[in-house]
Amino acid sequence: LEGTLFRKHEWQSEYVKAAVRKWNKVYTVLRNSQIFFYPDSKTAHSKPEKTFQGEDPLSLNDATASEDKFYKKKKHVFRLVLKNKMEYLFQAKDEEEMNTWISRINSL
Ligand code: I3P
Repeated sequence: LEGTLFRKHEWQSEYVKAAVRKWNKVYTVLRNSQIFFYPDSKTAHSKPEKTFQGEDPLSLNDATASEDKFYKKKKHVFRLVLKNKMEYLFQAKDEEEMNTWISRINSL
């Protein structure tokens, strides 16, 4: 699964809020139980080492995704909680795309 999402880092760890909190447009790719971020689709396919801001992929082992009913500023937002308690919000373009991401992440 891959596609464009908007992403906001919310929690760095259980008690530490993320320092950089703005929304970023990221081309997102699920690969081998990891989630990779790229600046755009072309980079993801032609230069897969050039991740968004040089970021390492995130492990989705023991991660959970769910619709975020409390975040009211944007629609179709889901929350990803990683094993290490990092949390990210993602905005999909519609309900269907959001549900596709949620179910794929939770089925890993
Ligand atoms: C953040 C940015 C985010 C905002 C966040 C701000 O500031 O405006 O859009 O989240 O608020 O800290 P900056 O651009 O200076 O990094 P929301 O869009 O969810 O409000 P927050 O700190 O309350 O999460």
